Amino acid sequence: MKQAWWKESVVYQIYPRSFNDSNGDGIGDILGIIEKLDYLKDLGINVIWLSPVYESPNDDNGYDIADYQSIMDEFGTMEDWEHLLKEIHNRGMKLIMDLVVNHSSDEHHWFQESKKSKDNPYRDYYIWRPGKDGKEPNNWESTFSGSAWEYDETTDEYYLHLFSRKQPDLNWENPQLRQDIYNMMKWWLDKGIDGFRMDVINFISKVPELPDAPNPDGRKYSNGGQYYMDGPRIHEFLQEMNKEVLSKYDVMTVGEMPGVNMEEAKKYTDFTRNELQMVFQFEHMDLDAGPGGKWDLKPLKLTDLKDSISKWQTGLHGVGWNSLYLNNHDQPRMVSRLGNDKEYRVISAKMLGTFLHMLQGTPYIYQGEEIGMTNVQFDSIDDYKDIEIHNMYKEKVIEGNENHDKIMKAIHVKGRDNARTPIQWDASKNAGFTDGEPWIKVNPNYSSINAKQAVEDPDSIYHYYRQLIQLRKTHPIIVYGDYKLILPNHEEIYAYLREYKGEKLLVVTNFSKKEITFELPSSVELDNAKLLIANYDVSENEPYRKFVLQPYEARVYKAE
Ligand code: TEU
Ligand code: CA
Repeated sequence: MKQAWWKESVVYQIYPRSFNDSNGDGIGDILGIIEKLDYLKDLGINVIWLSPVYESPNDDNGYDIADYQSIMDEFGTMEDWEHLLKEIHNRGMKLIMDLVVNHSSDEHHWFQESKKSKDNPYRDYYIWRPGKDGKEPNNWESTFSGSAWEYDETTDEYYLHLFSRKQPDLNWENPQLRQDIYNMMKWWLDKGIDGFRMDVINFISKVPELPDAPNPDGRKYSNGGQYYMDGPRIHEFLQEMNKEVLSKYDVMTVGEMPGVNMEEAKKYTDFTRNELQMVFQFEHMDLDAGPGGKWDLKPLKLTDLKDSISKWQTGLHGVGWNSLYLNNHDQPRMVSRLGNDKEYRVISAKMLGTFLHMLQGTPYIYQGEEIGMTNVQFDSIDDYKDIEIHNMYKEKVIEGNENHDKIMKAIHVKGRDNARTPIQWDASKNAGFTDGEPWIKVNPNYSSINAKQAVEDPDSIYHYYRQLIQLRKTHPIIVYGDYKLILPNHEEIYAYLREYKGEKLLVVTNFSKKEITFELPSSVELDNAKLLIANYDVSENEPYRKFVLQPYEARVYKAE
């Protein structure tokens, strides 16, 4: 398999608003990030993915961009950003930027022009349609509740917005729009950035007729995903982008792709097709949702997780490349969702880290994951800031007839703000995140869970993550080896083998709080294996073919 720096890297995601505030206005900023670069360097990560820092009215915390080529005032200046890039490179790390080009902000000058008249040169930069029988052009639902269409009086037409009404979808059918985006990308790449994470990039090609979505439940609006996910011209657009922009630079690309399936992911990441290098797929993030969608809570079955992860591990092997993640700024905290944040927070966070970092692909660490930050439970809906949460609450509780407590419970478990509380740097007021009032409340558990404690404690999750990252750098099998699931039907133990150039790795993880005996199937050959890492004390001489796993225990053995 061809080697590449982005296959051997570990990425750390920064959500700037919540990372570190340098000037006391309660909002994380670029200078705040610079203050913490040594902390990240010590962790050992190679690449920083920076969530959007561009000018934005912040309807969706920067994912609604008003100017792709300037920095949001709250975050600093372009000089601050140039300084950040330099300081990252000085430390031997790389920077990838968020590219949000499925939609812009309605405050972008393209949209301001576009809405003026039907013959404005920017009209076709967005997706406008006349109403149908006095209603929206079709029945598509927005990800953030309600119709995906907004009526605009000036020209008596509707524009499409798959997300908030302040995030109008760009019209990729328009070649001029595409050129403008490619030029913008080149402008950033020429500044020396090392790649892009591309927001919902598999949504940019829509079926031109924009047909109604099937609506068997008779709801007012319905999911039109089949008409815009992996749409008719998506591969053409990405190949064009690759040819005109990406191929000219040695950069890393990862496409965020809700709803992407394996067959499409192969096409997106196939080394010979020149589109992207990896995708963020969502299958494993949807396993704890019922038929009602994200807010319909359902316990996760470990065998479902195994089926999904195994499918992606083997499916892309030798064809494309996986990205590995268990949380990000849109998802609940991994340790609260898949581990046990009450009785076994540290142990279970280490287990999940082991499970993920020993897989094939490029691992992504979301800020705060490395210190085991947890979900938060605010009592009042007013303490939440996320547009998705507020729109959903309004639709279901205020305008609908859902029960307040039930919906609050769902927000506590699934809400995106779980990931967006300020990073807990130390035990001082506001967790050391700001000297002012934080834009969103700090998780009250910061006095015990914080980075200062973690750095000082050699047994912390932070130091365990340092080891995991180092192992990937010293053992090519972790990056390049193939993957084989063992004990496929076990509901508590997730165990797998990796193999590369005569070497073998055995990864055994207990996803439960039970003590359970692990036994390697007799068909598996594994001689002279040595312990590589574990989250409990394990004696070197303990047999590895059969042993008792403690709650949330993780062990990795290697045989050469
Ligand atoms: O997210 C795309 C997306 O569809 C989901 O991750 C979505 O936020 C989640 O399922 C809602 O439950 C990307 C960004 O990561 C997200 O922060 C933005 O809000 C969204 O696009 C729009 O730009
Ligand atoms: Ca600030």
